[in-house]
Amino acid sequence: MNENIFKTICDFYGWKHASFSNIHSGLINNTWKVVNEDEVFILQKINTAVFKRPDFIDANLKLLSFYLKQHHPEYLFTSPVANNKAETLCCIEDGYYRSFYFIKNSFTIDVVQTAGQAFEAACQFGKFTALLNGLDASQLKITLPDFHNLSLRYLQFEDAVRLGNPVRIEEVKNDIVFIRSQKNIVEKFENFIHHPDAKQRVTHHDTKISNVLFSAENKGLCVIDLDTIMPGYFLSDVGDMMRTYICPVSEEEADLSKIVVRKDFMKSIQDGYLQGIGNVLSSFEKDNFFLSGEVLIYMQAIRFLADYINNDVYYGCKYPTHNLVRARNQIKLLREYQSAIK
Ligand code: GN1
Ligand code: MG
Repeated sequence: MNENIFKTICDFYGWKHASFSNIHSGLINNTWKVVNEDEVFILQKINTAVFKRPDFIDANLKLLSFYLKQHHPEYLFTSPVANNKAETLCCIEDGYYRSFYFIKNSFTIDVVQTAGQAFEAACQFGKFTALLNGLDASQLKITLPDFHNLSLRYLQFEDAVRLGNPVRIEEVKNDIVFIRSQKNIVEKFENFIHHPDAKQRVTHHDTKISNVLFSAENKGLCVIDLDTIMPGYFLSDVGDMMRTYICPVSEEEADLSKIVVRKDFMKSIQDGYLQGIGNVLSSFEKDNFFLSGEVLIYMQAIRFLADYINNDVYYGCKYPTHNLVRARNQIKLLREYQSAIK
């Protein structure tokens, strides 16, 4: 971050002795930890190539914060800090920033090591949706249109195969055949969302483990990274937990032999989520609990593969085949998951 930007931000927030350190987690936004005297903050620059309407994010956080203060004041909701103009979103020359209080004595983890952690996190995501069940989800602004619309993601993938980098298309032809062979997952998704007992609720849409704050006693405290909160199906939240908790290695792993499914972790996600969400889900939704993982793993495989074909325009890459490695990782995970739920 250049000196001028740094100074503007410090002026906005009244930080007189701030030191910044970059936090390299997440693929989309830039994040820093800021220590100003005895206060600690998280500062984020919103990636406006992805989030075209940062004001929508801000409006959603205000709505949720207001509702939770009224109805569940005990819930730890990490709303953005107001700047010296009483705004929770700072628009400065190079983009949009916002800041949050760092919650003392809390920590995040990057990899799910125990089934207990999977349970705690799933319980927090279920609880979050349950606490907001009284809020009409359609009041939320759509910060990312069609974010978890699998049918659209599939069409975008076919567009990539038509219009993308021909050398890469040739290189991944077997992966393309595999993705196409699984198209029935798109149909299952469509059947699910059109069922009268499948409901849209306030859903987080990015339930990876680093988006849960834990206490020193290893208990879940609350969920964070709230930009993708939108109306959605439980499939999104449970599916992304299946995708990111059940395998001992992350989507970055290139050694496919390490991609295995920990069935006890799947059960912990189910137990934790159902405990957290209480009696909110319909029996149809509960019956389709494990469809979630299939939809989300498949969607992520599609997104990584399409991005590779499109020369990494969305996710970027740290080495030339990065998104191909990620896509093949997710393809392997999908196969493993499918045998686990058979
Ligand atoms: C992105 O930036 P991050 O890591 O929170 C992406 C998710 C993907 C994830 C894969 C807005 O999330 O949908 O699952 O990468 N978020 C967006 O690592 O596209
Ligand atoms: Mg995120």
